[in-house]
Amino acid sequence: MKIFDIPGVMGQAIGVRGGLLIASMAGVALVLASSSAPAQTACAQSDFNCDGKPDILWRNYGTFNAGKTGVWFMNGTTYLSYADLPVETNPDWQIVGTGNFNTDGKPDIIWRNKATGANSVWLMNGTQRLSTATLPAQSDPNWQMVGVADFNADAKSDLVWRNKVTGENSVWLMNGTTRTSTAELPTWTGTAWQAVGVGDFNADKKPDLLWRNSTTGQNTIWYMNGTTRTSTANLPTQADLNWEIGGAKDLNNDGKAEVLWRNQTSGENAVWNLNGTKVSSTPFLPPVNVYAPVDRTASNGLTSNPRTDAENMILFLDSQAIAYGQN
Ligand SMILES: [Ca+2]
Ligand SMILES: [Ca+2]
Ligand SMILES: [Ca+2]
Ligand SMILES: [Ca+2]
Repeated sequence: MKIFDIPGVMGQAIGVRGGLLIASMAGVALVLASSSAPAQTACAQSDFNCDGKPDILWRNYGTFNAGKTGVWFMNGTTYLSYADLPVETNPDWQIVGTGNFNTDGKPDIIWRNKATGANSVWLMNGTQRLSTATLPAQSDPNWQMVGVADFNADAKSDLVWRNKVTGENSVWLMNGTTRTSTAELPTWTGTAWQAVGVGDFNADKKPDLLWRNSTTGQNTIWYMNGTTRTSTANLPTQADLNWEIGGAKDLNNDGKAEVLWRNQTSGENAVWNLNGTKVSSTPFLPPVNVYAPVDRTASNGLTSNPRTDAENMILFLDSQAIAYGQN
């Protein structure tokens, strides 16, 4: 495995250690296309500072700084800065993703309470929470809300669900916080398959579904036309199950989603840039290490990095799959 380092945030060095990576680029930093500002009239789905660049949400489901929630402002795969979001200390409330649930064009944050089945949305103005709105409940905890995207091209965010027992999948088509209808997706039985992200992988402006098999490490895309599955394609297998998919997001604004990875053991975070279903490069994001609740310097061998605000956060927010895996 090739080893290379790039400057990280807070003076950290970021090394390729984990064996995620089907890496092919000698340099890790991406050359970002700067001329293609997003066409949205408002901010993109996860662009919290509305600079045209998608950002990454975090939530700490651990016990140290419990409930801390925040956002990484990004320039492609380069970390720029961090901002806190309001704290929600109840770990049963899990973030599913971001979308636009009112008419201001700014990303809002969707939550599901895995204990009660309640669902809600934080209506946001950037990192400021304006209000909280209730979404319809789904009291069956076997139904996992797995993603947020606009599946019927009405510019309103919809919600993707998977039943982890029956393998049923569906989409709630939404008008803001009102559910207008439910569309069935194909069923995929087998509890090992987790829906881990929603993003447009083929640049047809239609959201697709990303799956990871939590036993075999296989990864698969369902290409969708609205709520109709048109085809499927396999991505490379990542057999190291320490690597979990944190979501799908078009970080570099080329119209195609990248795959966000987090290694729950090492704290490393990385991105698969895809060329079709091939991994073209694997830039690393700053690591976010998992520290022991009391004595973080004693945990899991990752003691050398200085603490940053974000380092106590352990999970990507862009997919609930990791959170489910924790529970
Ligand atoms: Ca941004
Ligand atoms: Ca919609
Ligand atoms: Ca697509
Ligand atoms: Ca992209």
